[in-house]
Formats: sequence, structure tokens, C-alpha cells
Amino acid sequence: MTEHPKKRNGISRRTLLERATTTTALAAGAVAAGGGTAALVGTSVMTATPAQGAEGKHLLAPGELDEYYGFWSSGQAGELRILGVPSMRELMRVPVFNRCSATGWGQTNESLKILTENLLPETKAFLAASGQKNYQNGDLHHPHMSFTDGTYDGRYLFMNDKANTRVARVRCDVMKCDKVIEIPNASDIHGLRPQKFPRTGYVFANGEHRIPLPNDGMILDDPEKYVAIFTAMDGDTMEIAWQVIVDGNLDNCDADYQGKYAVSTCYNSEGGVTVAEMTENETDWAVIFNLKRIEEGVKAGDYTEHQGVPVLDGRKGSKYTAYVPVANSPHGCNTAPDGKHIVINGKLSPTVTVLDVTKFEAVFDGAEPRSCVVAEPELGLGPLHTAFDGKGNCYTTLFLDSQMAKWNMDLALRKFAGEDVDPILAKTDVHYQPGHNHSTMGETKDADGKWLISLNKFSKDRYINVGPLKPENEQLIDISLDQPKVVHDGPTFAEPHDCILVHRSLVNPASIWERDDPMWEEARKQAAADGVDLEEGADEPIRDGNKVRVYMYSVAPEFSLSSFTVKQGDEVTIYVTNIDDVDDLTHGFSLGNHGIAFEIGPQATASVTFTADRPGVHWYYCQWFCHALHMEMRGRMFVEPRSS
Ligand code: K7E
Ligand code: CUA
Repeated sequence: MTEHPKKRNGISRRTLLERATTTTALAAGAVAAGGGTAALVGTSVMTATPAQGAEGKHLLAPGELDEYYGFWSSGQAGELRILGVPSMRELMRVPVFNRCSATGWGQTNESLKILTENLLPETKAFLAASGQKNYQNGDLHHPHMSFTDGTYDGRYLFMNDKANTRVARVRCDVMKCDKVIEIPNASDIHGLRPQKFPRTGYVFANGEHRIPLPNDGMILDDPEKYVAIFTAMDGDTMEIAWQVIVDGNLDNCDADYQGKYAVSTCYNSEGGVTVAEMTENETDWAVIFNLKRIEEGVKAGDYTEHQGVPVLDGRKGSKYTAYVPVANSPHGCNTAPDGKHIVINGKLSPTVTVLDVTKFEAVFDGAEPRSCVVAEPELGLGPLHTAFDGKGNCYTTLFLDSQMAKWNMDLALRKFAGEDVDPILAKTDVHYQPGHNHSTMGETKDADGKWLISLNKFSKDRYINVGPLKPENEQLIDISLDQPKVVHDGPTFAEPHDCILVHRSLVNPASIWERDDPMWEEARKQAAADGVDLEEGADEPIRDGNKVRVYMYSVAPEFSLSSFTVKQGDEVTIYVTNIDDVDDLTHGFSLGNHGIAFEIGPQATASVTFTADRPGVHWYYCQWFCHALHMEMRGRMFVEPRSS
């Protein structure tokens, strides 16, 4: 017979809860005492080095909070990371396209549902054939927040997976991923941006690699029949609204502040498949997408349907797009907070090309495409991405020069118009080979010009050597100064491409889950069908043929079941509900020698399903430190041998 704490102790769940709260309060007191000491140390550090003055304003004393959230991508690590800026302290990792050992992301039923429910049928079939439920990797380049009226609104973060052609969404109220969508007809989503105005609205996603449409094996080595696909999805429903076929490879993109256009950089106008072929031409394009015309085209039925999505033909000559010639192989695409200019970064050209969105309409009415180019300053070698300070200045990474160029938009416009002025105001050395950069609130109309992060691909000699694989180096730059200055080196693991810096007033996550959160809707339904209250658990496993469901709750420092029994060969689902409602009181469930571990946040439910195929005694334990008796928080699963 399974022991049940409610029965064993003769006390109610509420009493247990109160007991837990008291102990936690004691623990919290100890932390507070420690915090006091730390604060003293912090004060003495600050006063001992008065020379820091304004220069040290990025240094936070222990206990001081950052002014900005930094949302970082992690490239081939597949997760989203949250850093505090300006301290550059890593605060959290949010698993998205990766498998996470600590949280059980990619293993719990709740996460697997999100990760698999919107995969294409042929992907599901392929994965099943190779014995997998889900992709185990991802390549997350571009995290961006939802907008309302040209600035961040704190609802969602959207991000791309270049490796497996997916787009994911993270809910900012709990900082967990709630949607993963595989994009049909496209290959390898790279550039990703939300619509800025009137709101998000659309999320634009660039399919970088060209493939046949449909890609069913009928066309193989026939590159002139390959296409690249630009996708617009609905940020609220995460459904695909429409797609547009373009010429060339789509790289990065951005939206305007009017809600009329999106713009993508496009390389490989040659339509090549090798490096030599792809870089042969002197010019490539920025492609402008006319949203109103595309929406009208969808309404008028001017499309071909592929995998349930309306796909419009936006190749050269189409009324839906305009191709603006720019120097060979442009990369970054950045809309300035002035609401008027879009900067196309040259990569193989030392220039950036500035487009004026107010001139796009004329281009769509037949004006020469280059008539919307209003500046083309030469900045240095390898311009990749540009950030803005909201005061008319632009900051462009120079990959080959290992520098950041600060230049003035107005001066660049005047120079292009023939005046003898130099738009470059400063160059700052960075260490080394910068890719993206990002300024505080810089991709919104509220760019505030305080800090900039340069995301440098190589750290070389900046840190003690950790072997052949070195960290990247993300440098914090004070751009409130006339001559921007590097004030901090921050190492990061593979391979953040991009980040955004959001003022903390715009982000307001919860500390405790709501019990009716949709994240565990399936568990709620199943429990109801079994006549079980998730918060009460069940004293015995519920058997349904060889399917067995185990319901328990956790309250520090106990699981409601200290043991349960199943039979060898049973398909077991374990549901754990954390009924603690204390800030920071996360429990875990690790089942020994079964490869199972997951997180259960305060007031959350999580579950896992596996086949019990190892007769014997198997301990489960809580792996998130929760209580003075955390080590004792455990129980046993008995697996009875199959009767032979
Ligand atoms: Cu690395 Cu944004 Cu994928 Cu540029 S991208 S560097
Ligand atoms: Cu619960 Cu550790």
C-alpha cells in the first residue's frame, strides 16, 4: 500500500502547505541576511573605486537590478537566453529548439505536444521512420519581440530555426515556448521580424535556401527551377497567412513603421549553388514586399496553393514586389527609428545602402527601383548589421575590420546629395569579428541611445584559454558618449547571432503559474476523465489496459506518493502537480535509470510517458533544490516482473 502524506501525518494539504511556507520563509531570511552582507561588500567596492564614476555605470552592486532585459539567441545551441543589461549577467535559459536536461523540455508530454503538433505530415513520417518523435537540434538566430504601435509590447518573442525550417514563439508572461511551427514550402528560415505597426500582426520569415516547389524529388540538380519563399504568419494564431516566391536567396528582413512594407536582403541573384556561382554578379537586391497588394492578391485568388498555403509569385516583374539593386551579397536589414529609412548592409561591399520608405510607392508605380536609394556611405570592410540610437546616429558592425562604425544618417543623406561631408563620426575597435549588434530599444521607435552590444564571433585572446573551442565575445558599448567605448567583455557559448534589448518596464512575467494555464490542458482533460483532481493526486495508479496513469502532487519536501507500483511492460504516465505557491519554489521529478527529469514550477503540472521495462525498485527524487529536506524529497517506483 502506498503511503500518502495526508493520511500518514493526519494533516491536510493546507497544513503541509503552511509548513512548507514557513520553512521557505526561514530559508528566505537566511538569504536576506546573506544579501545584506553582499550589499555591504557592494557598497565598499563602489566607494573604494570612486574613479569609476560615470564610467562604471554598467557595474551593478549585488542586489541591484538591470535596466534592460536582453533576449539572446544561441545559434546551434537552439535555446533563447535572457541576460540583464548592462550587467551582462545571464539570468535564464529558455529551451526552444533544443532538448533541455534541467527542465525536461523535449521530454515532457507538454513540451512534446508543442514541439510536434505543428510539424508537417512528411516530417512526422520521416521522424517516425528514423525512430524519433522530434528534432533534437535547432539553429536559433533571430529573437524579436511583438510590437504594438512601433514599440515592444511585452506579449511574445518570436524566433527562427534555420536548421529545421521552424518558427517558435515564447510567451513573455511565463518565459516559456508555447508554439513551434514548421514552415511548409520553404527551406531553412533565416531572417525573421515582426510587423511593427499597427501591431504584430504578421511575423515575417525568410526561407534562405532555394529549393524546388514542390520539393518532392521530381526536380533535383536543376537550380534554375529552385525558388526561395518569403512567409508571413499571424503572430496571434501562429498560422501561415501567405507566402511569396522570390528570386535569389533571402537573408535578413525588417518591417517599416507604416504597416505597408517588409524588406528583405537577397543575395545570389545568380541563382547559383556554389560559392563561386553565388558571388559572381556585382549586384544583388533588396526586395520590397507590398503588403496591401499581396493581401489583395490573396483575396483575388492570384496564387497557387501548396500544402494549404496561398503562394503568390513575387519573382522579378511581379506587382507584389520590387527589386532594388544593391552591391553584391547584402546581409543585415535594419529599419531606423526615424520611421523613414531602412539600412541594407553590404557584407561584400564596404557600403551600406539607405532606402527611403516614402519613395516605395513611386517604385511600385513604375519609378526606377534605385530611386528609393537616398544614401550609400562607405563605412569599412564587411558591414553586416546596423543599430540606432534614436538621435539620428547609426552603428554598423564591420566584420573584417573588427570595428564598429558610428555614422550620422543626415550627413550620409547630404553626402549622397553631393555635399562634401563625412558621415562617419567614430570607429570603435571590437574584439573580434562582429556580426550582429543591437542597441537599447534600437529596433523600435523608442530607441534610447544608452547601450549597444556588439556580438563578436571570435574572442581569441580576451579570456583564459579553454581549449580549441573558444567562447564568443559580446561587448557592452556605451553609446551615450560621442566616442563610443567598450566597457565590458561578456563570453557566451555557441553561437548567439543576435539579441534585442528591451526596457524592463515593458516586460512583466509572473512568478507563479496560474492553475488554469493552457500549458497542461491535456493533463487536465485526462485527469477529469479519470475522476482525479490534479491538485489532490490519486492514492493508487489508474490502470487502463496496459496504460497506467500516476497522479501525484509535490509540496516541499514531499511528493504525495512515496511509492507506487506498476507492471513490467506498462505504458506509464506520471503527472506531477506542484501545489506550492511560493515564489521560486520549483520542484523537479527525476526518475533514476530511466532518463527522465523535468521541472515543475510553482502551481504547474507536468507529465512524462514511458514504458516501464526494468523490474525492480527505482527511486525518483526532486532535482531542484527546494527545501532543507530537499535531499529527502523522493519516492520509489516498484516495477513487478512480467509474469511468465
Ligand atoms: Cu549570423 Cu542574423 Cu543569421 Cu548576421 S545572421 S551575423
Ligand atoms: Cu522539491 Cu527539491
